[in-house]
Amino acid sequence: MSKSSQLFPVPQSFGQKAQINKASYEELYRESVTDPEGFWGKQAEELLLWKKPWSKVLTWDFKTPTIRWFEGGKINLSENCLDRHLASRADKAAIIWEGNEPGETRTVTYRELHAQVCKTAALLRSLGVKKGDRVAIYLPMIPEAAVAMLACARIGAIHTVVFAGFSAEALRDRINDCGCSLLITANEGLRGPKAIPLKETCNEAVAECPTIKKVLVVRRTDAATPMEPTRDLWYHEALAKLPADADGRAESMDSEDPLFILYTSGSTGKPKGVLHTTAGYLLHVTLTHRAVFDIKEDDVYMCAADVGWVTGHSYVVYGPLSNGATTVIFESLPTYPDAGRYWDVVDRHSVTIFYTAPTAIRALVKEGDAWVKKYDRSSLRLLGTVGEPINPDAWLWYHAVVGDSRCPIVDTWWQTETGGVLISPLPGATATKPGSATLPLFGVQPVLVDDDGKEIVGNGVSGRLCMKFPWPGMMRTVYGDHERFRQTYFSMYPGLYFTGDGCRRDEDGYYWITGRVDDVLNVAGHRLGTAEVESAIVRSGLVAEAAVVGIPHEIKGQGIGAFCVLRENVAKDAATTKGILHTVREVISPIAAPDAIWFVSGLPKTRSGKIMRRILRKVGEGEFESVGDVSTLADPAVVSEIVATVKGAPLLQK
Ligand code: 7RM
Repeated sequence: MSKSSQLFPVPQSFGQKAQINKASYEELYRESVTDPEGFWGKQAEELLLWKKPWSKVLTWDFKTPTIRWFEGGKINLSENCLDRHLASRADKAAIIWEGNEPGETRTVTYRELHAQVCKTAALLRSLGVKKGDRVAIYLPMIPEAAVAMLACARIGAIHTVVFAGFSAEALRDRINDCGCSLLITANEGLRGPKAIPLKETCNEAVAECPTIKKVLVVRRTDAATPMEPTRDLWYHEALAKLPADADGRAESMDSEDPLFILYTSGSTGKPKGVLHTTAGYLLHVTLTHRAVFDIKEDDVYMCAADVGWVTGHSYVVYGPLSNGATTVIFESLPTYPDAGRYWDVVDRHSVTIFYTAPTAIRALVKEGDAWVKKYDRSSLRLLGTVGEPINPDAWLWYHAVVGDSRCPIVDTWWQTETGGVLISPLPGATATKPGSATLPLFGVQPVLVDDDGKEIVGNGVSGRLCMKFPWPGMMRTVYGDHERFRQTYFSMYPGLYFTGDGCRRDEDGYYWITGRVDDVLNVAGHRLGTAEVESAIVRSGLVAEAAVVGIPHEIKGQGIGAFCVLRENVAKDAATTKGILHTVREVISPIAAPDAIWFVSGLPKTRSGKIMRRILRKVGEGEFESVGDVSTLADPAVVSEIVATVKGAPLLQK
């Protein structure tokens, strides 16, 4: 039997105590697709606190596209995450914060978090932020990040969290795209051995952001901080000055009022502002967090993702807090101060559920089992992964070494666009196979289509993964560009939502995501568009034209290979490579820096001028002999030069 078809049944002890078993999953799933409105109406009633009930569960049309859930309903997300828990969980830890240095921790109870969010909401109001206004959040992984998000949700402001590893330009572009009036940041961030000058980056960005009126600064460190007195305020000082009766009320929001915008890379152009709305998103993350992680009252749940990504939104902050769970916010790195850090955190905080990305697991596999075994992991009962396909070897290591062969693994497939998990095992219901995200969750109706958009039925088939029915957490539009929303997701296969992923459905009906089929890269779980990286490379002034492809990378899963045609009189040397890397880091982020830069004199193009990426991908993967048909190229000779260049040049760094 091949490794990847090995079946891991639900451990008996886990299954007996789980909230959902195989029979109840099958029954609930059937109900959710035969009567979606009945199913979701019931879930919305049971799982959420409403200010006013909805009049219509769902209105949808994938042509226009129009998606509305729970119309007529009134709700506030922060009340669902905080106020409703005060009666029974006021002294329960809402957040356990583990700071950059081991043992630097803080616990925030539901009572304290509620009070802090109310005060911050009042502060935002006093700064003139109103319902519908956009607020940018550029913070490290500190409790204040969750507080800022919840405070926005409380007053109906739309937050856009920007990953604190992004550059000033990237931050500026996001702020300007959605016209934020307020920016919330920290003076500095700490990531492992490095201090990140967040406020300096903000100063640089905001200099070109005409809509920003105020910058609110959390004091994370004692470092000297460049403040602009008319524009900038220290968060702690502003809170202290707030009158005792300041208005921290929860705004009554329509179900479809926007909650947040999160920028994500696509195959073309600039990152898109993915817009999520209030009630449907909240219901989706509440239900999926509860079901996928089998959440129980005394769980200590840890998702290692950053709040700058959608996983941080849905499964560090909103899902866990809506369920009244204890969520660990982890500021540091998996390898700081050493490769045992995750397990040290698990040990000291008695973490029961641990959720991370395959890239982190692969990096730790390399460091050896001793780092894991050094710590007590007996508290763990469930493990999860997200962000990219997990290779069976990494899965098996995670299962055997981290989970002592005792903990089920949930491999959760979803996207920024989907808001929450769509395909995943339920740990008490689904036997798992290493590398497969297994089965659709409630209400999720996946279909595979061929290149012509024809549905491929039956099992043991492969195609492109689409969805034929809406789910509550799906994005509603691209901020400010509804046509781009339609074009990107609904035009390729009319009547279907196209995910951008390729997928196999095996003999048992299990789904195996094979990766992106568009020009989107997944580098260490981070999404990057090839076009975005290419234009950053050209910005260096050294390169006339660039083409970027994904290349195999041991740890990151996918690395970036850049084919560059240099401008006249630019030398093919180390200084040029350095210049290109520097520019990409500045324009996007170090995440986007190529792992290989190949200088070539021309790119393989069709006669109509289209770059044949298929060829570059093959060469980048080291498949020099099977580049395929080159007869349609304007100049087939470029291929041999490209092959020779790649053969002769190793990766820049491992
Ligand atoms: C949550 C997140 C989305 C893309 C998606 C896939 C890939 C995510 C898995 C996965 C295989 C998984 N949002 N992806 N999870 N591939 N198995 N469990 O990652 O918007 O940043 O990325 O990530 O290609 O389309 S995201």
